[in-house]
Amino acid sequence: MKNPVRVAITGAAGNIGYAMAFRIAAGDMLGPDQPVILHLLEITPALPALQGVVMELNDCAFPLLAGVVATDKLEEAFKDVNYALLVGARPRGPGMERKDLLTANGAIFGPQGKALNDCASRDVKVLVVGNPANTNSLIAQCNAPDLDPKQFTAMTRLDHNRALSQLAEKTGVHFNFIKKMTIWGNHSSTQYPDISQCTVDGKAAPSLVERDWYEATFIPEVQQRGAAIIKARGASSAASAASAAIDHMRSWALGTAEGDWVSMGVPSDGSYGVAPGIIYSYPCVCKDGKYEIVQGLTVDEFSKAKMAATETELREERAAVEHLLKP
Ligand code: NAX
Repeated sequence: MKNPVRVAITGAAGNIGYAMAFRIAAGDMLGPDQPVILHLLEITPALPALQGVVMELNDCAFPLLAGVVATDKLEEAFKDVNYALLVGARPRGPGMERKDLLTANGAIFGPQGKALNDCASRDVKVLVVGNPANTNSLIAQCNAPDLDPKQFTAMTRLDHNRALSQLAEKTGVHFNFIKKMTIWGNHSSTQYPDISQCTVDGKAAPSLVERDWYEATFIPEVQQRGAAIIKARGASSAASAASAAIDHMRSWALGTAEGDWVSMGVPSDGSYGVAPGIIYSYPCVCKDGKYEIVQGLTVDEFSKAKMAATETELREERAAVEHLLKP
């Protein structure tokens, strides 16, 4: 058995945190031979609820759970952690503008970035789930000058998995046989789910579906899937979001499958004309605990316009929080 690694979850008593903690403790994220110590962070009023989560975790008697730290203090939450899943965020309140939401979350993700900088293991892998995920990740990254910017990512894997699910349903082929799906840009309704590189059971996906279905049904359905879940369930995606976060971290830590890739929000580096300065979702391959943006894909005019639109939104989000980007 390996030595335990430390995994932080913020907002651990919330819906996604609750769905996530048990699966990580069961080994779904890092494998059946990797013990974990969970560091669970909550705001002070939620500490009693968090204590209930700890009681349940202990009552599962998970063979891989080597310890649990439950706290409302950032330094304790991030001390020596190897993985940090930043889920807890400020929801949009009544009458709150997008700019207010961005600033309110900046007040959470700036200090969290600084605490990760000061307390986390130097190899920490950070995934931001809490919305607006890409810009929250940017804020955390900018407040952690001693860590490599590449250690900060944002979650678009749920969008990626939703796109797989829609295409599987349309083609009648199980998603196990769908490769090279891509989500470009922001985790928001401007994201661009792109099937141009996708294969379904070895065949080019665009040749299997009508162009009109792709543009008028598939793209908006993936973009609006979160709202559809809220309408159906009366609550936002929780188990699927937790599952996607686990997928993201597992791919990053343990690698992507040969001949396939995953979508990850990562610092833009000029790839595909997206200048540095934002966290943008790209197709990525992972190996040996590192990710690389897939290079050299052909991008047609339709894709270029969609990729630029979601980039514009991210630049606007950045402009709204510029004052929070200095440590
Ligand atoms: P909940 O409101 O159920 O849980 C959030 C938890 O975070 C609460 O328990 C709250 O006490 C805690 N919290 C708030 N501020 C905190 C802070 N400063 N430090 C520590 N904990 C804090 O929301 P939930 O449904 O779990 O969603 C969490 C976040 O994920 C939201 O921002 C949501 O918008 C976002 N999502 C992101 C997705 C993605 O694909 N990137 C999809 C799912 C989800 O909508």
